[in-house]
Amino acid sequence: MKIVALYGGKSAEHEISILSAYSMLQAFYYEYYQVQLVYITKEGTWLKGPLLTEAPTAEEVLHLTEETATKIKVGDIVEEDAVVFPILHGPNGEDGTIQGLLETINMPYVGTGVLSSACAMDKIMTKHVLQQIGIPQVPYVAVAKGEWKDDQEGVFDYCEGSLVYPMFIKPANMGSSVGISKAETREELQKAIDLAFQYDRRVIVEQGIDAREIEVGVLGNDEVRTTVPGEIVKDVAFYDYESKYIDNQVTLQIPADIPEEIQDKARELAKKSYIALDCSGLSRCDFFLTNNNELFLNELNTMPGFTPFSMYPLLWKEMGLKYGDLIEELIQLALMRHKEKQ
Ligand code: ADP
Ligand code: MG
Ligand code: MG
Ligand code: K
Repeated sequence: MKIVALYGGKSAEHEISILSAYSMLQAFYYEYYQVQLVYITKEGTWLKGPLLTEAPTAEEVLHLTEETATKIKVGDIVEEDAVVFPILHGPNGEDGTIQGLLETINMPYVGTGVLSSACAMDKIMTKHVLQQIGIPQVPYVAVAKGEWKDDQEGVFDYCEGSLVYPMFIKPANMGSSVGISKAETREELQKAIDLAFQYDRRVIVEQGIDAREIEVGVLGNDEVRTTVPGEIVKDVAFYDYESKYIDNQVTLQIPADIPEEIQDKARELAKKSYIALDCSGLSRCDFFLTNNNELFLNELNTMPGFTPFSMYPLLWKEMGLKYGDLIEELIQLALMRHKEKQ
């Protein structure tokens, strides 16, 4: 059987995708699979690379160019007896677009489907859906580009009427803290909204809270399992792109040092949210935990960071499922879902 490792992509999270892909390539069970590399460049060109029969020894193998690999059309990845592993983060990868394409060409693929990918990628949609089933979330205001262009004063009044400073301003569709800022004043709010609109046509303004960050791993299709929560222990003002991926200024505490009933509560909320968004395969469910032990769901990430040092695989390791077996289970879940749909 063949695995099509699809990585890179047009999103701001291109480099993280390559890191995750390289780690995964070390862990596939090559006695059962051959791995076909398909790299999506930052410009969106699809390049077909070598077929691997063993783990590559250097990351360079992944950096394909039009000189070293064949340019293909998206439909060219259709193959008998193959499963696609989209190792793509952010827009154009984690947002339902690739998933829709793979549905259309009838290829099994790892990870959650079209609707759940699109919903979880969109912070406003996620909030709307989860509000409906009573999942606790921080208060927020959604702003569309047209509203912002027409009436900035109106947007300020609305935000300041519903929320208090500090506020967190985010593009609706993004990840890895790209385009996110914290505002303490109206002036900062204006700058932050302008910045967020560079990434998307909808922006969410959230109530900023002082809280710990707790994450739960979720795995499964119809039978959903959760991990004990882990904590992102920070020593920066907020968990941004630099600290997450570059400076290593965070430590992962697994399991999180929190009361057992809060652990159970987080797992229950994670599972409920996963089901409500129609997730399958996997997701990492992220929470805020306040000083008085109040939990708020922040977001679900349907293709979380996947190096052996990332939270999601480490949470499963804590549950007794090691990195290679986790990947194997994801492949099996993909095949199962595909078969059920036929
Ligand atoms: P991303 O999808 O980019 O990870 P998040 O919504 O998780 O976006 O925001 C990134 C980080 O910003 C969070 O991990 C947290 O540190 C901080 N943050 C986001 N929203 C809030 C908030 N409402 N209050 C306090 N901190 C926040
Ligand atoms: Mg995210
Ligand atoms: Mg996040
Ligand atoms: K998300």
